[in-house]
Amino acid sequence: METKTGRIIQAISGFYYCLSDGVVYECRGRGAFRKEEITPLAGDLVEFLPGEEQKGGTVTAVLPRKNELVRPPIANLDQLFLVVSVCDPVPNTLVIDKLITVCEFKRIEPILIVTKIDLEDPSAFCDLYRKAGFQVLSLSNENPQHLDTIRQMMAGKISAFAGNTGVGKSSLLNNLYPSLCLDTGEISQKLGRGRHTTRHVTLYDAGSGGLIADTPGFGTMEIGQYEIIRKEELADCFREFAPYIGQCRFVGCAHTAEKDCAVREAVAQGAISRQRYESYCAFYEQAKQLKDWEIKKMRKPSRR
Ligand SMILES: Nc1nc2c(ncn2[C@@H]2O[C@H](COP(=O)(O)OP(=O)(O)O)[C@@H](O)[C@H]2O)c(=O)[nH]1
Ligand SMILES: [Mg+2]
Ligand SMILES: [Zn+2]
Repeated sequence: METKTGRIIQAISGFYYCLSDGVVYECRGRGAFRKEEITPLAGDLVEFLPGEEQKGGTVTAVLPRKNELVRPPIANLDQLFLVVSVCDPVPNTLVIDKLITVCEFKRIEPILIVTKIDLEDPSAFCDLYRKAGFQVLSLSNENPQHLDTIRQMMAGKISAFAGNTGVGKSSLLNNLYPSLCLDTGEISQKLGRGRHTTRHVTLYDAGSGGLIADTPGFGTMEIGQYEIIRKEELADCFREFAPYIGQCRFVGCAHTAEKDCAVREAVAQGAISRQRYESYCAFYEQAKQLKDWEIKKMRKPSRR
């Protein structure tokens, strides 16, 4: 039997469903994975030996990952559409910035989608994030625009949607993919609390080679709690700081209270928004409290 290359679209109870050339093969992991502490994840690109009639196959190798998240358990996520409503509920920039920071750290491109623009003018909010260097789309789910743009952005990539309850994720996903009945994990989450204990990710066909993740965990902004960023790594997770990093008077400047800090000067001059800078300072304070052993414990070496 010939080895195939495929993408795991679902990993559940020791079964891996591998998509290859439009066909899904049910596989189990190679016996040695357990000893080698390799846990294949949804999103993994793998080599596998297919069994008969697309069943009873074996995953033989997990190819190198671009990134991985613990919660939700997913590998190789390319982009995260961060859905935020301009009102009802109002956006919480600290929560948004936290998620963006994790995305930057994991090399996941965050894209903001601002909903409910039929209820309130979103320009101030959109400008804040556009100025920081992010792509921002705004729409009303009552009369949605940009649906083709969003679909095109998903071509050939693995994408997920995140956002708090009530912001309009389900409405948007139904507008985008009426036949998929996606709910970014809310259904799986309910199941997770009830009959099943395993919370798993499923990747669906988003057209043009794109995959969309139905992800328990993103709805509640859970990932911020599981991804640890050291204080020294934080400034690199604020992309609008980049032109100023290295121009401060002190080497290893924390950009919080130092003299002749290029980042602080940029804030004073309005080149960096105060709101984003305040998020940085808040996360820096949190990161300062972390002990080294805590970081090591949270950051297990990549299992591949
Ligand atoms: N006016 C308005 N209401 C919206 C919009 N998007 C969603 N809603 C409403 O907001 C509520 C929550 O939407 P839903 O899609 O369930 O949000 P989810 O919790 O993120 O999945 C529902 O009553 C929707 O009809 C929008 O763009 N404009
Ligand atoms: Mg929903
Ligand atoms: Zn500085």
